[in-house]
Amino acid sequence: QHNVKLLNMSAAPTRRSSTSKNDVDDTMESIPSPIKPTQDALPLPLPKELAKYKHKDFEISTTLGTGTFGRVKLAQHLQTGIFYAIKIMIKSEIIRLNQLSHVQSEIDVLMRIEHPFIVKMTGFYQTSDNLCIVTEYVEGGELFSLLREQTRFPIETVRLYSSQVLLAIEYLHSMGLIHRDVKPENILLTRSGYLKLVDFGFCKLVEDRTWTLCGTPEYIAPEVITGKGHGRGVDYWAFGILDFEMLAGYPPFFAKDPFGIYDKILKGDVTFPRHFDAKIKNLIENLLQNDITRRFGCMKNGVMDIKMDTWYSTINWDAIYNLRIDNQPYSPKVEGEGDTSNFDSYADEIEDVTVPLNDEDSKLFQVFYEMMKVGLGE
Ligand code: ISQ
Repeated sequence: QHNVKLLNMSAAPTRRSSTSKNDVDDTMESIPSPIKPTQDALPLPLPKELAKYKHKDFEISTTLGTGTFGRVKLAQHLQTGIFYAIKIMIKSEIIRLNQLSHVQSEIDVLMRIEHPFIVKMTGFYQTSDNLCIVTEYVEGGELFSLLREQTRFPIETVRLYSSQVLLAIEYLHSMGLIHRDVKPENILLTRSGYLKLVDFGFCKLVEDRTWTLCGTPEYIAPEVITGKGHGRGVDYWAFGILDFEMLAGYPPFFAKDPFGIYDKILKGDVTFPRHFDAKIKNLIENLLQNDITRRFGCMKNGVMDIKMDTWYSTINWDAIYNLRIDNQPYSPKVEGEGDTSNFDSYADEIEDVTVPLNDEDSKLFQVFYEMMKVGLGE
């Protein structure tokens, strides 16, 4: 009894932060000319018109989430009264943590994607200290919070939620992009109970394979840990972890520190709770397949091996895509525009430390003015 309790406590982790190490393949920071387009410049069309925002266009309020180099805050656009979520990143932290290329690729990606299950960016702007990404405000809170609150989801809920995440992953892959950080913390619920994937800080154009160790320990694929390079398969691995965690209430590989977790991932033994049905067990085993040549999603039929799996036989993919789910498993309580009650509250902290940038570092951010011109069609 005691053991089981301990096990479950360590098994359902608190909100997990993402890491990025050895960014040897992301070398924007060493590019001398500030206006050079990103090395990952996406060969994709620009389907969206962006808005031209200034910091003073918004009244900024509650913190909705925190990240490595800044926070996401609720903001009301003063002219229109519309609420947005603004990711306010600290320029000096971006430089200190060598994350300029990741931020650039996040914006580059968000400028080019549009999908019902992916958060929509409406624009971005900068001040002398901050770089800010403006997205639609998704009011229902993190899937992570809902999952911890409900402990685990019923099987039909998991089927519906996972199908939406799968469509988002399929779309990104069709654009040649891998997300690399799929997890419940990065999935939000809309007012009407649909899901939206957020946080494209690690999203990457797939050339062939990339080697950066990034993501979140519990969700990292074995080929990333062993440094053998990784492609879209990492998202299908994470998708398998997500399915397991939504059904079990805790991730399949857990330990008190990342090394313990990596060790278990590499061993690859998954213990399924007894309540898992045979079909989902089978699908998860095919997703949490160490050998990427045999992992579902990575073989010659691609994502179809997953979409056509018997576990999804009752899913009408077209209806999901077109937001025609008649009885949502959960509808967040949202009281009016700008309600933040579905998000955890963050202690109103000491203000973030910003260090003034030197001229050279300042120039590195000119690239975002150039990107904005592209977004405005100038
Ligand atoms: C709310 N709406 C949109 C995006 C978000 C990103 C992080 C936290 C909360 C959010």
